[in-house]
Parts: sequence; C-alpha cells; structure tokens
Amino acid sequence: MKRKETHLGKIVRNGRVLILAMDQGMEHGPKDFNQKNINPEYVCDIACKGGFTGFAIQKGIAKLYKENYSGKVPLVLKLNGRTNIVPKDEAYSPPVASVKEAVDLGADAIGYTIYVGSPMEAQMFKEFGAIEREAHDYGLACVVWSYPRGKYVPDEKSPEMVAYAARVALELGADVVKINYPGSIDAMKWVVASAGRCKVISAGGSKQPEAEFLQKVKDIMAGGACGLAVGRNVWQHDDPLRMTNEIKKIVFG
Ligand code: FBP
Repeated sequence: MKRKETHLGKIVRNGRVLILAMDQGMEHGPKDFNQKNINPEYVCDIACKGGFTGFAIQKGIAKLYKENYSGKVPLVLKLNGRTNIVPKDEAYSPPVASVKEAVDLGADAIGYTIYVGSPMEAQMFKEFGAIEREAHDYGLACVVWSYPRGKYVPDEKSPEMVAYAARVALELGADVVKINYPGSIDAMKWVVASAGRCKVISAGGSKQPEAEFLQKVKDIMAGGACGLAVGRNVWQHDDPLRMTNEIKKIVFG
C-alpha cells in the first residue's frame, strides 16, 4: 500500500500536543472516577470544549460515544490495554483493537503502550512493529506510551530508564512518545535529547494540588517537552475547563 501523508499535524498545534486521556477505567479501574466523571459523556464534553489536540480512549467508548466527540476533537484510539489486577512483574499490554478499526472510527492517531524492559518486551515490540507499519500506511500518527516496567526494572521513574524508554520509542517508529515525568528539568532535557525528532509529551500522573501540578507542567515544558497527555488532573478537578485553560497557557503560551 502506498503510504499516505501522516495525520500528525492534526494532533499538533503550534508545535505542541495536548491530549486528554480517558483510558484509566481499564488501566486503573473505576476507583479513579466519581459520580460525575464515571460518565464518559462528561469527559467527552471536556475534551471537546477544552480545545485539546487529541482525545485518547479505547474502542468501546470511541464507538458508543462517537456523537459526543467526533469532529470536535481528534481521536487517538488506544489499540492495547490492560488492567492493574495483573501483577506489574509480567508487564504486558495486549492488542485489543486494530488499525482498521481506528481508521473506521475516524482516528487521526493510534495510541500504543510499550513496557520497555518487561519480560514480554519482545512480544510487544513485534506487535507494535506490525501496527506501526499499518498505521503509517493509512497515514495515522503513532503515539507511544513508553514506560519502563516489569520485574527487571527496579525504578520505572528513574531518569535513565525514562530516557531509555523515550529512545526506544524513537527507534520503533513513534511520532510522539509519552513518558512519565522523570522528576526534574535537567532529567527531562536528557529524555527529550534521547527521543531525537520524536516529540515528547509527559503523562500527568495522579491528582495533585493545582499549584503543584501547574508547576510540574512548567517544568515539563522547560525541559523541552512539547506537551502532555493528561487525564486525572483535569477530569478529577472541580472545574476541569478552568484547569485546562491554566495548562494551555503554559503549554501553548
Ligand atoms: P493521567 O494523566 O491520569 O496519569 O493519565 C495518563 C495515563 O498514561 C493514562 O493514559 C493511562 O491510563 C495511565 O496514565 C497509565 O498509568 P499507569 O502508570 O498506572 O500505567
């Protein structure tokens, strides 16, 4: 198949990427939600009104709530996922949707998690290799959640491991790599250097007090990242759209 021009530009605005993630229901369980945000319509609304450059969700939500987001925010369809019931030692995230389904749902990008250093690393590399080829053939951008994880990884947030995971994503063909914040501006700079031309975005992490989280966003950007894929710090906030605006001032400002 002839390669199409990539949709990367659809999830990048002024060189920045700001994705709202709502795959935590599978990754962490309903404990992340309250009576309001347990309803996917509530989070779809934030994704659309907040002016995010992407909305990362699994296919079940993408299909049943299409009318709530389609045409209003670019879809980043997660193609693999796992629960946190399975022990982290054997870190593996199996494919649960195909590139074809992403295309049929109108996605601009696919999202894929890779656990670098896991005993299942070889299988995940192989599965992602096929997905990356097909996604790029269809012109979809590839966003890789690259997390060092599993029994061989003593500290998944150590700066060296995060930089390693970012480099692996570049070498596997990701357009954008999502990493966990490595803890300091200098460490972030090394992660960004390691990722080369692959754009680096940071996960938000669990909910923090607003000022503390916004300082982290400033540090992420000062470290040379081009944005975030954030979830809980936005949709668990009492005023998610105001919080989104504060984040946008830093990311796009
Ligand atoms: P948050 O901003 O809520 O941390 O979301 C980012 C994210 O990468 C989600 O896409 C994903 O569900 C989750 O974090 C994975 O977190 P974990 O480190 O527990 O695997």
